[in-house]
Amino acid sequence: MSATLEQTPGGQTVDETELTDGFHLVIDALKLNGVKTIYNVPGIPITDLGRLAQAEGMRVISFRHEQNAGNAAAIAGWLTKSPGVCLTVSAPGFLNGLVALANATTNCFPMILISGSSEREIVDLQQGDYEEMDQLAIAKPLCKAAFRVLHAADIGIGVARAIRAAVSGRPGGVYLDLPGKLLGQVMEAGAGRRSLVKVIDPAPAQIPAPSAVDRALDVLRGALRPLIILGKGAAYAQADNDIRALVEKSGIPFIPMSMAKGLLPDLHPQCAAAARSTVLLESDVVMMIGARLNWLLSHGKGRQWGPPGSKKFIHIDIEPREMDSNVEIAAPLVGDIGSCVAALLRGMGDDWKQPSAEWTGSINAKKESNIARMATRLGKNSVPMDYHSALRVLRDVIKDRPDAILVNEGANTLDQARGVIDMYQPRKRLDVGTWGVMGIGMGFAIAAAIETGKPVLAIEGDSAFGFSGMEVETICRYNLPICVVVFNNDGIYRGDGVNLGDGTDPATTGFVKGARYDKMIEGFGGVGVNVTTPDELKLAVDAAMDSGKPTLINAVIDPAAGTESGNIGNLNPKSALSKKGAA
Ligand code: OXT
Ligand code: ADP
Ligand code: MG
Repeated sequence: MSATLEQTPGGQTVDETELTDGFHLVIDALKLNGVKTIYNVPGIPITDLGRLAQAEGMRVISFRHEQNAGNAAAIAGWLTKSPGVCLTVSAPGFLNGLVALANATTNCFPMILISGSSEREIVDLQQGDYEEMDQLAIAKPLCKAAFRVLHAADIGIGVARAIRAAVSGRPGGVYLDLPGKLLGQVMEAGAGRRSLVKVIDPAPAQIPAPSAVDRALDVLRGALRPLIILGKGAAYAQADNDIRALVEKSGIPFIPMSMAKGLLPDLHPQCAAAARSTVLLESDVVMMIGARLNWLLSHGKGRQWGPPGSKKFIHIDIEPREMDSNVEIAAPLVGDIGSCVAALLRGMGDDWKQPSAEWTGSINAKKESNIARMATRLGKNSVPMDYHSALRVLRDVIKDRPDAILVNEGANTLDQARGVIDMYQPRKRLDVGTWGVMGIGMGFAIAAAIETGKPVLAIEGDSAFGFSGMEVETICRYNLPICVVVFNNDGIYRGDGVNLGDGTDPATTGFVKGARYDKMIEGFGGVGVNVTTPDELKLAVDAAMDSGKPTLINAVIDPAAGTESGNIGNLNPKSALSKKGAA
């Protein structure tokens, strides 16, 4: 081929015979759109994609299992408002990543799962290719959008579509299928460069209708006992100052959903988290900001919410179909949270009447009594440790280091930590989210450390930890400032379950008694510590958080301290005919 010279808009002269290929175009397309990190598990056909991305200056974090890489990408997306990217091999690697993709979609986290795939001609005729699977068809129902690219010249468009789909409107998971053959396709470098697309304004503001803003303000003005519920959508929106201004100007008590803790500090005088039941039951107007009326809020009805018709809801969400999903919404406010909150603030004017002292006073009374009750439990220095004596220590660790990121999963370990550990800053608490899924722990911790550079404290039930525990090797390999505390109560919920059969096998919910998770990390060069008292726990966690060294603390918890399913035992069906003796 004879060389032709081309002038770029920047004035460079380009040799048109210079070639590029699918690998480089994928990397160039991601880099052009600001993607700096790929969460990856290498293998056929994407091994070179990871290698070349690293060579091109991207950070490529290689995991031990795709589910953890996927969870890392998902939470990276939530933390940064840009899609996190996970890269996997075909069929089994793709399937391993799919739980994270579906979980991201359920939680409205923007992520892109990019999987290599086998040859279309063979897969479609089901002729038994290496790792044969119609990945696109399988991914489709589990994510927000799914695309496949067949020609190198379409890679730019494919990546652009994936990015826009992940972050615009309601964020979610997107699948991008890249057949192995595509990666090897060669094309002219100049044409390749021109085929790339920089996504302009990937998540455009969605301005609420002025009439909807007025309607919401009218409902709010008519309230006697108003309540604001802040959800993880509000934390995601990164409209922190305006949300705080709205809450404070309105004077309305608020409760944060789990991952919205810290959006306003938990110790803020208007925070009613410690009077949760009271405010849900007794409020007459509830304004939801980036939270859904799903199971976590008993669908907005039933005993917890009082008699039908006793409440009006204002619902702020970017997704119109979320309105009336469970109960009638008196004032739907559809738009992005930043724009909606700013519009409400403008519309409130200077003569806003704050809620009555009667309402706020009754909440404060309930708060005080719950806080006093909690203080008694926290005051016990129990050995063996129960949840509260261990969590008191960790509450103080976060109080001393409010910019640290807390990752939390388990059942009792989750529910008790959520109540005990106050959060002070937005987007510092990462947990099991909408599905209550176990296995997010190490992936979330790794991405939190990589994306923010802050120290991470991961508080893990011993069962929860097991779902992603092998990634302690990844933590050590990348020398990340992560301190994992395993609440080791010898099992799922409790460690004293019994076998209801002949007793030969262990109980279904029990693990090896006295296991030493701290030994695991020592095998990879990290710091392992076994602690049995609150004082030992404090010393070990402080040392880890101060040094930034990868650390795993095995915190021995009384096997009888937990309750089945933690705070959500009511959701756990029980056989009326079962034998006695289960924990
Ligand atoms: O107002 P009232 O009086 O009611 O009091 C409330 C608050 O006002 C008050 N409160 C406070 N008082 C004082 N001070 C402060 N600061 C304060 N804050 C609050 O306390 C009460 C309670 O408040 P809370 O918690 O806010 O309110 P409540 O009513 O509990 O809230 C309801 C919910 C639903 C919002 C809340 O409970 C919640 O968010 N729950 C999430 C629960 C969840 O998601 N759980 C995880 C799933 S459990 C189960 O599925 C598990 N599995 C199965 C499995 C899963 N999940 N995934 C996969 C892939 N496979 C299998 C497994 C295997 S958990 C699990 C492992 C468990 O074992 P581990 O060893 O890991 O853990 P351990 O249990 O520790 O052994
Ligand atoms: P939580 O579990 O904290 O209650 P959910 O995940 O149930 O939170 O709800 C989050 C909601 O926030 C979703 O309905 C989602 O559409 C919405 N959301 C996410 N980002 C934005 C945004 N930027 N603007 C408006 N709504 C958003
Ligand atoms: Mg446990």
